[in-house]
Amino acid sequence: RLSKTLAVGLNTQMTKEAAAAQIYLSYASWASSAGYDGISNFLFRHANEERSHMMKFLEYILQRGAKVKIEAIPAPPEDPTSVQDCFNKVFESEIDNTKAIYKLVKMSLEEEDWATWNFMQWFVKEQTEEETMAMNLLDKIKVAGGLKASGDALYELDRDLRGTPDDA
Ligand code: OFO
Repeated sequence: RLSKTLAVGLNTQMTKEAAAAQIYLSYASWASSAGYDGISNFLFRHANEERSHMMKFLEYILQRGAKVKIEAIPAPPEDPTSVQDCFNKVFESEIDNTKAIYKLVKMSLEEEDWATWNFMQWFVKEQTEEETMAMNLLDKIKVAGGLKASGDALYELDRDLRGTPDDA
């Protein structure tokens, strides 16, 4: 059975994954309104990923005999001001999530809850991939010329992100 501390920690992380999904939904909607349909698709796909992370936590908590508490999801931050700003914000939010994941790994280690430690390893790996994904997005925008990116370069980047199911 999960300890009370770990149950609370995992529940908080479950809500954090839901918040991450909302952030991606919000940025995806912004990108769509700004005319970047490819970027928008990419971000919508990623919102679904975050929702599936949320479900993983939910199912694990139940499976270990603890209670799930569905809580309010914090609102996403303001809309990005540019594609570069959008990708920066995505990167920051993934870094922040990695820190939260590592904290849970540490907690499970301290409690010698090896089942939770093992469960968390999937997320450790996933976060590495997600940070790489965010860094790749930042590299792409840099190559396109950052804030000074031309319409053509942004168009190409947008087209690039339209159909890369493996990236999201
Ligand atoms: Fe983007 O990460 Fe969930 O865990």
